[in-house]
Amino acid sequence: SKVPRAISFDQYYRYDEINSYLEELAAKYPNLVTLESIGKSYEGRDMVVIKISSGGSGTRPAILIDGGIHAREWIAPATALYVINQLVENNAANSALTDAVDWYILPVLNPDGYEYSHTEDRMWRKTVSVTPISGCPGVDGNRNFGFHWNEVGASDYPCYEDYAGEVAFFEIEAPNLRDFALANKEQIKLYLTFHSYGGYLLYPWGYTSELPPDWHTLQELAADASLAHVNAGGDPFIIGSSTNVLYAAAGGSEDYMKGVAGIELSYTAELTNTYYGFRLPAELINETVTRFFESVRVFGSYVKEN
Ligand code: ING
Ligand code: ZN
Repeated sequence: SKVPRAISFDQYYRYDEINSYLEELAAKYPNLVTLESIGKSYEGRDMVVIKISSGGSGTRPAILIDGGIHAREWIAPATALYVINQLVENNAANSALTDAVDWYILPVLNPDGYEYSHTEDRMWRKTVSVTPISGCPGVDGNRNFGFHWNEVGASDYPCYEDYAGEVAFFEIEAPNLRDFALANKEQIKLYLTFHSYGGYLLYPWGYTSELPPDWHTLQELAADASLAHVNAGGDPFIIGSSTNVLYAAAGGSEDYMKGVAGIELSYTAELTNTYYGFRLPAELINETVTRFFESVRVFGSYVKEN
């Protein structure tokens, strides 16, 4: 389907609408935008990464952002889409973010689950693949990455929400993202994965309560990003390692990107406070995404200057 009018941030878009928008951008801004499918989902949907680059060589530092690994966290794809919108369609105002940094943004990492959460079950979290237990489809994509896989905070039982999968990288969406990140790991300096909810900026590790040696850098940068969010009218984020401020969970993309891909700055953003939970009303998308864009600006400036 097509997006018949200018995109807006007072509604949640479906997978096809999001891809139509990306295609429209690629056609309209060929000097800034390129699209790449990093593979297909279990049900055969393209996982589309938009590259936003104002030129230069492949050696520019880059930021990798994804959203929607968890189906019901609709504000995550919406926020990724807003970042895309601002970097591309409002580039005149935001050129400082693209003049020395490239952006790779995958707004819908789990497209099958995202669609399922629109058509069948608003509270669906996982993928939709067949598992060894009939009647219990789906793997938790954020428990399926191959770094300390299934050691803690994940389940072996397919009927559970945090099912880790049969083996690491069993779910095609996870190796698709892994392969893309590994292919561009020299360039990617910062990774941001969007989730909801709770208002956290989390950094590694999820698999252990020990902190990475550079945790102070991770903490300080997140504090700056949180301050920008507050200055835009948002709540402060709770900042810390996933295990220490939220809960322990292994097999997440955030841990993998730092632990294996070597992307030192790796964060999970838990967007929005707890009041509405996963069902953030569409009327609140706009203020949510505009405020968080101020945090994204901080991450972008840091990568540019370091
Ligand atoms: N939260 C994340 C989850 O996957 C998380 C939190 C991320 C924990 C990374 C540990 C490591 O459970 C949501 N909302 O999904
Ligand atoms: Zn999530």
